Amino acid sequence: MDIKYMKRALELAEEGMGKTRPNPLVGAVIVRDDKIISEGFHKVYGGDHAELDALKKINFQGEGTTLYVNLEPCSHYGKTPPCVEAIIRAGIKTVVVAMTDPNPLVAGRGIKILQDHGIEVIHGVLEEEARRLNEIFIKYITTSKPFLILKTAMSMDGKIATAEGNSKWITGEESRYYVHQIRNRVAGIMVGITTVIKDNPRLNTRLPLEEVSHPTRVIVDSSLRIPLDSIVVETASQQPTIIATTNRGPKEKLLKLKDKHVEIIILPEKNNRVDLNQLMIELGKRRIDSILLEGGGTLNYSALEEGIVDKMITFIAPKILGGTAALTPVEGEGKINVDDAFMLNDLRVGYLGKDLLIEGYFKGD
Ligand code: AOF
Ligand code: ZN
Repeated sequence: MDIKYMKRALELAEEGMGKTRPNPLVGAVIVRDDKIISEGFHKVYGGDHAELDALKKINFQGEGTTLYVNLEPCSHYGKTPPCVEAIIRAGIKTVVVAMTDPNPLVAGRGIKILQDHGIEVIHGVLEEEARRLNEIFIKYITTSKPFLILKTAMSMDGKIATAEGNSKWITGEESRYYVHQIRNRVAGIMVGITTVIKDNPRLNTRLPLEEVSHPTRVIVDSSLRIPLDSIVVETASQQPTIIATTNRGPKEKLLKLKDKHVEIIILPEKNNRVDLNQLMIELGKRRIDSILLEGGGTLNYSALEEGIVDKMITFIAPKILGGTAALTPVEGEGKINVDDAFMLNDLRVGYLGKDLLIEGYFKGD
C-alpha cells in the first residue's frame, strides 16, 4: 500500500521537472480509508510546496488521514511557512516519506517536529527512486555546485566521428530526442572551444513542444579563441551564454563579446587550462544547479580528472566506423595504469531504438 501511494507521489513530483529549479521535485498524496482524497505537487520555483498544494484542496481537513510525500516536509520559514505546521494543523495521523531533506535547514528537523506532535512517521519508502529523482537537488543543496552529467555517443567500436570528422548521425533519432529532453531539464550545457570551432553548434533545445527551456550555454575557452560569428555568440541575446576563460584572452575581443551579450567569467588557470572546479563554484553562484557536458574529448577528460562529473550517459550505436585517427569520447592525457581508471557505479542499461544506453554514477568529489 505504502509503495503504491509513494509511486503516485513520485509520478506527481515528476510533473514539475525542469520548472522547480533549484528547488526539489516533490509530490504529495493524501489517503483516507485506502482512497486518494487529494494530490498535489511542486509546480514552479517559489510556489506552494507539494504538501500545501494537496492540503489546500481539502481545506486542511486531514483528520485521521495519511500523507505520502517523497521528501521530508520542511520545518523552516522560506518562501512559504513550514509545511509541518500545516500538516499538524490539518490533523494528519501518519506521514510516509521517501527520504529526509538534504537541505541543512531541514535535515531531519521536519520529521522530529511531526513525531513530537504525536504524528506517526514512516521513513524510507522507495528511497532509492526518490534519491534518483532529486539527484540534482541533493548535489546542489549540499555543495552549492552543479550536478554534472557527461553525455557521450559513439559507435560500437568507440568512435564519436569518422576519421574525416563526420558524425551525423551515429546514434538514432530516439537517442537524439532523449538528449534534447535532458537539455530541456538542465540549467546549463557545457562544451569546449574545439567543439564550437569544429561544429558551430546551437546548443539549444529542439523538441516538438509548445514550451521548451533552453539551458545556459557554458563554453570553456581559456585563450578566447571563439569566432565572433559563431552561432552561440550571434544568438547570445536570446539564450544566456557564458564563456569561461583566463586572463590570457585579448581584452578587445572580450569587450566585443560582451557587446554581443556574452557573459565572460575569468578564472584562474590549472595546468594551462581553466580551473574547472572554480568554474563549478561560479556557476553554482549563478543558480546553475545542473549541467549537461557534451564534450569534446579533451574537456571530458579534464572534467573527469577534476572530479566534477557526477553521472555519465553513453549511447552506443550498433555501427562500426574504424579508423586509427577517429576520435573517441574521452581523450586528454589518459591514464597510465588500468587500476587508475575512473570507475562508474550503479549502472543501468537500456535501449533507445537500436542504440544501447548506459548510465552510471561517479562518486564525485
Ligand atoms: C520545494 N517544494 O514541495 C518542498 C520543498 O525556497 P522555499 O522557501 O520554497 O523552500 C525550499 C526548500 O523547502 C527546499 O530546499 C526543501 O528543503 C524544502 N521542501 N521545497 O521547493 C516542495 N517540499
Ligand atoms: Zn515545505
